[in-house]
Amino acid sequence: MRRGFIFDLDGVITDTAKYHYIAWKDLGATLGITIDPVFNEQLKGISRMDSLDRILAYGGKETVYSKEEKEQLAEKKNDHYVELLQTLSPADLLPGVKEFISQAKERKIPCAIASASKNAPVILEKLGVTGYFSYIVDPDTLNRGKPDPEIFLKAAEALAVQPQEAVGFEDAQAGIDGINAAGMYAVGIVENEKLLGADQLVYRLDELAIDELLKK
Ligand code: B16
Ligand code: MG
Repeated sequence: MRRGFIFDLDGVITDTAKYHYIAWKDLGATLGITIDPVFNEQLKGISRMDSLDRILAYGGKETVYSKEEKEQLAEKKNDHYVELLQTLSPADLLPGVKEFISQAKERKIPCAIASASKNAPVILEKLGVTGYFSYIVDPDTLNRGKPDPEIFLKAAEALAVQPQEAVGFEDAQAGIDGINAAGMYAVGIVENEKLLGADQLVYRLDELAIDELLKK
């Protein structure tokens, strides 16, 4: 029996990847590094600083900047990203999300957000769904990012459910790997790409029969 749901944010609740892409692409351009959509796929679910490290390595500039300079670059990217988030509204929820989290609420299934994003609270606020989530993991409190299971285990603990009683929802391979490592049931949200190791794959959350899912 499943008693709690743990959701990734970007790619599951809303599509903020397009804004991350714009902001990283612009920053990359100022550094002489060209980022394309294929490379951008590798940044999904990866923390801000790890994303910057991957971009610098991709451009062969991994040893060029000091720690302080990298922090400034990451801050510059985030300022641009946060500016782009200002237009977010409930219309930016991915299809089927509102229906699914409403059904969870009716059944009193507690929901948490396990996102690598430090901007998760403001994004949920803009989407008008803050009240559906009883806990948002603060990524600053984590020792390790996805694919480590830490973020999912922390969310389960906060919801007072055992890992084997939880369902995790993810769009990125690192996230599916983390959910599996946590011993939870993994639902993968896919567009066209493949996710390995998910217990179930769907295009949108309302494809799931919630009562069946709770029996898994
Ligand atoms: P921030 P998720 C992740 O969100 C994004 O997929 C990833 O591209 C981003 O770098 C990361 O959040 C950190 O976001 O810069 O806002 O702290 O998929 O874990 O919900
Ligand atoms: Mg994601």
